[in-house]
Amino acid sequence: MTKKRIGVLVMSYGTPESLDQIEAYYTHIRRGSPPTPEQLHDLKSRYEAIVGGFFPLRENTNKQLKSLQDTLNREHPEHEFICYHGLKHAAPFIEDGVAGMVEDGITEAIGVVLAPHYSTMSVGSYVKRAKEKAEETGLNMEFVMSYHLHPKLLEALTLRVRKALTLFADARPVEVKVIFTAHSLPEKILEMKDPYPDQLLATASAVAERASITNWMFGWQSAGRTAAPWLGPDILDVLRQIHDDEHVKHVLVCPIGFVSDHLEVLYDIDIECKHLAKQLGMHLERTESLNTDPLYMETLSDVVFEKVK
Ligand code: FEC
Repeated sequence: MTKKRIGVLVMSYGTPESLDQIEAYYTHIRRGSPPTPEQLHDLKSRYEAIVGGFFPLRENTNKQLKSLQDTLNREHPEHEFICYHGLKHAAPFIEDGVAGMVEDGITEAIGVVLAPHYSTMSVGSYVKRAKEKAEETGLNMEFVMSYHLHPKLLEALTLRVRKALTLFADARPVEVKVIFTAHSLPEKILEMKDPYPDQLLATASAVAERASITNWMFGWQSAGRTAAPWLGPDILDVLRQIHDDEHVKHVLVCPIGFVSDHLEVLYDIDIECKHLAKQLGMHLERTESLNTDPLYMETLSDVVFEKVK
């Protein structure tokens, strides 16, 4: 009997492939408006600080896609799952992924974003683009909207927090302030009753409870450099505040809003936050990113298969 073929559009932020592609990438993020020379220089220097000749997000997303495809086909051999890339700000774009499935004769597909929490400005915008292309091409598509409380995702994050706490040999676990973080968004999402902040807090509390942590808080990171207000408090202000007011010496940052090693983790936390922590005399560590953790791959496989059923 021939197996039913199901396309899976694996959507992710996307990254340039080389330093000379940064301008086009940044222009796409800015909806077609090119960055000023200062903005471009600033972004280029952040990439230069982390990339060392390659852009980690691209390789990580490739590995996540392959690993998800393997997991789906291993766990559900009655179907044939074929995964396609759908990047938000780089090729192959979301629309290319949908078109590719149609060209390959796929008639049923599921879309999933490599970001567990829903916001109209994140997951919602990926889904909108995929839906439009699917409708244009006649592809039948369902979407996973969020998976922020999936037990396997929580387990993977909890294991990472426990492991990272062992890096503080000179502190008792209760003396380590755990700061869960995610990408900030413009404050206007609050008026739109966007579920993003609540979903993030729900993940943070669930992981804290599982890891038996009481000394924790939530902070935003990587806010855009625009005049409109962004959700706060920003992680850098949080570090200064807990240093000045609470005399905290040990900090563990757990970026629950991200699933890969990329610019926002490798620069904003590993370089910028660590630099400030050093100036303040604090010991700061970060939990390892999920990347292709089997528990994360199983989370994705479960939520995709749920839509097939
Ligand atoms: O490693 C890499 O090459 C890419 C890392 C990267 C990830 C990422 C994830 C999210 N973003 C989210 C929201 C916004 C909003 C804006 C915005 C701007 C940037 C810029 C860069 C960038 N983002 Fe990003 N984001 C990554 C990188 N992001 C570079 C432009 C320069 C800068 O501000 O630093 C403002 C523009 C706009 O309105 O679109 C908003 C959210 C996520 C997490 C969910 C997801 O992955 O989609 C939310 C990774």
